[in-house]
Amino acid sequence: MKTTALIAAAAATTLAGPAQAHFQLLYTPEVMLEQPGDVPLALVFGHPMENTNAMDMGVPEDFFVVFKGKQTDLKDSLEAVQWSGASGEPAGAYTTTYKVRRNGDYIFALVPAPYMEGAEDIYIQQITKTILNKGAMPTGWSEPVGLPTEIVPMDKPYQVFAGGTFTGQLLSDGEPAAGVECEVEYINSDVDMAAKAFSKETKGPVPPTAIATITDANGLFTFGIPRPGTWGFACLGSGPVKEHEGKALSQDAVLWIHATEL
Ligand SMILES: [Cu+2]
Repeated sequence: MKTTALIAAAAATTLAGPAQAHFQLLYTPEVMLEQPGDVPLALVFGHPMENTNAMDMGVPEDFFVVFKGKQTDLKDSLEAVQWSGASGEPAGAYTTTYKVRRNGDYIFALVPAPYMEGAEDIYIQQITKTILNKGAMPTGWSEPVGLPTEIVPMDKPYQVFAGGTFTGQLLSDGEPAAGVECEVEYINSDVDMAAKAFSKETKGPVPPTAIATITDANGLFTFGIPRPGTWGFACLGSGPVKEHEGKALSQDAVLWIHATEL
């Protein structure tokens, strides 16, 4: 009895707060563009795999794109919107449109404001990247962009195949970060950019507990992608800043990739 109670207590501690993982989205519907055009982007803090409520984002600290090594600030282009999750009240989020003209890789990066997670009494700041390509010409998708912490893709992130694997390298202050737990999710709903909403309908299965993988001595992790879709990796607490306004800060690195059937 005592052992059982202890295990139950340990499980309760581990699952303190919602079992569902927060994920900062930096979403665009098309990641392999053939033609020049306006690319819509949605910055939403939510629970993509469980497909539940969205959470209020503060004003982002930074938002930029890197194209062929040149960084362009996009913060002023952000529009504050209300975004509807599958449940709960609409939450504060941001959208923008970016004009893509030239061929190559576009690395979008978001440093959101720290988010107060009341259930755990900590701040969470998920520094997030999404990479898209135009014209099938790769130009730097595997280059870090100098974020405090980031996941650098070791496989072309906009062309991953279901049934294959994806490898990323986690960096903290530019150095490989070993032994860090990374959670894995996919976007389990339709994303309606016009209505600024996730669909009420949940599309695929939700595993019983969080999918997690741990970085090796070189900061590398590999995950087998079981199904097509938009997959996200969130490496937890890998950033150099550990405190915000007198409370613990989990500065996480998030990367989104796109997997299709071959
Ligand atoms: Cu949450």
